[in-house]
Amino acid sequence: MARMLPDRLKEVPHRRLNPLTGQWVLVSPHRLQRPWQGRVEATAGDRPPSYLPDCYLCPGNARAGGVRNPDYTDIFVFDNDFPSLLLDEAPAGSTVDVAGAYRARPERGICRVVCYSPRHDLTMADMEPAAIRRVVDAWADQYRELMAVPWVHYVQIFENKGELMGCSNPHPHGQIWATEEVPNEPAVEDRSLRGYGGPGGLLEAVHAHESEDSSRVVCRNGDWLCVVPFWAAWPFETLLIPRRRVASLLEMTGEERDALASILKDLTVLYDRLFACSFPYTMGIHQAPKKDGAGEYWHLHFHFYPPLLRSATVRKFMVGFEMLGMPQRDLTPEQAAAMLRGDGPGGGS
Ligand code: H2U
Ligand code: ZN
Repeated sequence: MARMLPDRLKEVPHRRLNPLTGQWVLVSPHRLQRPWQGRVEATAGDRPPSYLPDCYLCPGNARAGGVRNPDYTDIFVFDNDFPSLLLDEAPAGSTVDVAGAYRARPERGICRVVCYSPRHDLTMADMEPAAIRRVVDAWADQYRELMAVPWVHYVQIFENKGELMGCSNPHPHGQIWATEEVPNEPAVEDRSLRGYGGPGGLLEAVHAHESEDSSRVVCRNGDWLCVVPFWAAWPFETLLIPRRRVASLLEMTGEERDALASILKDLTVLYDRLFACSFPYTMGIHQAPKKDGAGEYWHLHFHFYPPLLRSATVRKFMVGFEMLGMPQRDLTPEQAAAMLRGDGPGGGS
């Protein structure tokens, strides 16, 4: 611990590098010596019913596009009725390049919605690990199927949870966008993972250091580690890393998938406990794109990006210096991890 984070850095402003993106984050620990400055306020907390007649994701209901959902009893995947990307190949001459300053090119893709459960009232934190395991299997099947489409080069699986994150419907669901080109974030990570110069891979090094110095560990099991990364930009951002380097869910053993389901449950329960609310977030899986050699250096991982800062209603805004300069945080990643673990006031300092 002392080796990685000298005591001085716990008090003075400093920058930390995100080795996955190459971006620096500003940390200002002197502004917040104690993590618990906020109140814990429970939100309205009205539990939705287990079935809602006008929910477009509940079994047997009509969706906005008019199609009726089957009476599904487990996981249900369908093509998004309002997809952001279309299947059709663009007509010739759709590429723009003017003066190197105005560039555009067509993009196609496949957008799907994944309902985790027929129950309208559940979140991952309420689901049994065995049920989450079936979601993991559905993600793996979708990744396999969509990566088999010849023109698809990347599959992004994600979930927006909570109104704060723009999710309009509490029915537990996520989305999948398969794209012709690799999007910005995984493209930058791809370069970082490929270019890492250490023995072994970048996330293998991170896994080893974080397991040894447990100050940023939120929860763990034999196959998975969940940390507030050293370079976290969002207050309670977390990173889930499998111990064994696998490029995608397809390479994971049954036990590793079970362990993934169980750590997803553990993490979402801890999130909900922090501010006594159904914790909002955007989460997603970064897996290998379709690229020569990617299987040799890719290390699958999950990012959770929650917007909350001090309570169920006080969020972090990435504005001002953050938009024009760089992301900044007061609460250190070590303090955030201690709060998520439930260590209490002053923990993790
Ligand atoms: P969120 O994950 O952000 O809540 O989005 C839900 C998706 O569900 C959204 O992309 C789709 C929307 O287009 N949807 C349908 O495909 N059919 C519907 O009947 C309503 C919503
Ligand atoms: Zn529903």
